[in-house]
Amino acid sequence: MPSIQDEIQQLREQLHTANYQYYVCDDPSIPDAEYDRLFKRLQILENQHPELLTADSPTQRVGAPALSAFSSVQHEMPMLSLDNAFSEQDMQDFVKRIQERLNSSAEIEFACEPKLDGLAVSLLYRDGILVRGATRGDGSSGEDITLNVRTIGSIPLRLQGDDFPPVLEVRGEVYMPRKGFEVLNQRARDNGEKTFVNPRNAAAGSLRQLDSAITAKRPLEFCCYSLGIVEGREMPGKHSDILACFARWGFKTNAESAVVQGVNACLDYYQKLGEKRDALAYDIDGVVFKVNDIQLQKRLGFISRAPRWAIAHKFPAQEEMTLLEDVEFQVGRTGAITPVARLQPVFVGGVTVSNATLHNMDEIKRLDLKIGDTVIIRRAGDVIPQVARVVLEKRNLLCHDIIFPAVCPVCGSQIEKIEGEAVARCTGGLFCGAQRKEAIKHFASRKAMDVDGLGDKIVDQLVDAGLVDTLDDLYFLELDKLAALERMGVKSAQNILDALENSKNTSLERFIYALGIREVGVATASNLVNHFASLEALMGASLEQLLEVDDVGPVVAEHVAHFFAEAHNRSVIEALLAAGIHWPAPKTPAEGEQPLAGLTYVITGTLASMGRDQAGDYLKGLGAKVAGSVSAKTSALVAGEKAGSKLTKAQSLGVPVLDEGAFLALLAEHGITL
Ligand code: D41
Repeated sequence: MPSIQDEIQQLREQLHTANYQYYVCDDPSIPDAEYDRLFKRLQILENQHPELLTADSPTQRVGAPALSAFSSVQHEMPMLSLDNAFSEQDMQDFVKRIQERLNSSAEIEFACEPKLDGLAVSLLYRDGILVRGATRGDGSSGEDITLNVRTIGSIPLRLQGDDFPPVLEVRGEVYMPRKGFEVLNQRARDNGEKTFVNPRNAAAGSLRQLDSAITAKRPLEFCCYSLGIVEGREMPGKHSDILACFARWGFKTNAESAVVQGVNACLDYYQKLGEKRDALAYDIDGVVFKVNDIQLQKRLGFISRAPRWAIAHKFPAQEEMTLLEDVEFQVGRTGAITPVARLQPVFVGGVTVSNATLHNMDEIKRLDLKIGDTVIIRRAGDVIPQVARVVLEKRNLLCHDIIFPAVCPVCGSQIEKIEGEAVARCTGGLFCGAQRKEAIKHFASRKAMDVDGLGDKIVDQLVDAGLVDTLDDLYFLELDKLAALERMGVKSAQNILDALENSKNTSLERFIYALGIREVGVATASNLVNHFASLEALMGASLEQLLEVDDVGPVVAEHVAHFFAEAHNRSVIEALLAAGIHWPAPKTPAEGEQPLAGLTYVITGTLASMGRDQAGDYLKGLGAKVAGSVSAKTSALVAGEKAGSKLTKAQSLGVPVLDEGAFLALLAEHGITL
């Protein structure tokens, strides 16, 4: 039986290691539940034996009682600031100044690292234990945020190994990764609370909490980038080697850092990191270049609080101010109505931005946005520019409210907004020009009407050429007009017309799915048919009746009801039926009506009279199973033109093969004639 001390000691070791694996290495070593169990056990033991509690215990990461104010911390060694370079020329000048000062024309070795957009923080360790955390403040004195930094998972409460100096100050950046920022803001939005403008502000607001229990709940990280005071042990003579020591002692260092020779390699690094910027998990605003040799750093020294041996080469700003000139409403391919900000063009994050999405009306309300407002545009990792906030001080009497349209700006259909959903949608579905191409592509797709050869590109061409406006136009296409389309020709055109003709012979399930009603997939279409049996019954169904259908909830029911309530959609359906689309009359499936039950078919090659999916539907309707590959258990292979390996396999296994004629005969035998 181990002593309480030993058990506590062991639990702390396990938790420290798990913490390091999770937060620093991004590679969890034990399941969360196991971590929680160890953590609880340690908490219990520490509660029973308060005399054994230490500040570096993993239990201290959850936060401590709130402070009434931060006390001030004097930085023994000032925390310097960084000079900026905004151009290639600035970088050339920087390196030239260094060479002149060193009286040498030799290439200089630089350590390069991303410039994280967070807050500079100092961490002090005595005998490997974290004893103090402080903000940079003005560089000579900052605030004591020890309780807050203890809650940050990637900050070691005690150092690993045994070769660290007895006194060690590590400096670095506390920042909030983008993902965590999004989650935090989404939660704030859901609770109707104020959101943070950007990850940097969120990091600052989280770190400067008098109540460290709040900090503990925020997704902060720490990445180290320089050495402060050190006593009792020599540190390496190169910056890059110092960072390597930090990593060994349990700190997170930046995975993108590199060592290069000379200014051109620095510019290369800047360029490459710039290309990678949007893909990083965190915001950066530039690259920091540091002379790697500490001796040279010492010889270069600093002027007015900035070292001569380091510089921040900035990327183009990701936030700029501009004017909101107007708000327009766009209708997306799915009918979603999206407000779009029309802006006075502004250069942000390396591109000129004149539009920004406003997402939906809730977002406009949240931003308290008016036309004529001065706004901050932010272009972060996701590339799509956002309106981050309104500069209220600049609002004047000419600014006016944004009014949401009453009907679809493209087709004039009603707009639906479903309770609990932020988006408003046009109900014009099949009729709305904005949704036309998508509606037709969906209609022709394999699981819908299965019009072979009518792919996305051809649909685009048909709509752009004005040959197809609404779905029913498909069935009135003329050979010469179709053949005249670019890269088409008479043969392909005829194939498409044949496929269209074939598609008229369908099932009610497919037809309903093909209409592209929101949230009505293959399974829902099938449930609707099982319940209502006929199109007329479905079209006349009330919300209450729709809710009785299997797996149909209030949202789907509303989508279906709105779709059929829209007169435009009803007339398109009428026109489709008039064009000759039909399906077998509903059968009430009785026992014994499954003559092919127990048999398994495989379908391969091209059938002239129908698609493979449709052939499968017929077989399934007769009770057969349809499989994807041939085996000894296959009852028969239906082989169309250009059948390949499946045919060879069936022949070698002695599986019967039906050509199209034989297949049609089989269907006819069971009462199915095309
Ligand atoms: O990533 C950063 N934000 C960063 C900041 C970095 N990678 N290196 C830095 N190096 C320094 C010196 C060269 C002075 C040690 C810095 C900063 N300073 C810094 N952060 C805030 C002010 C200065």
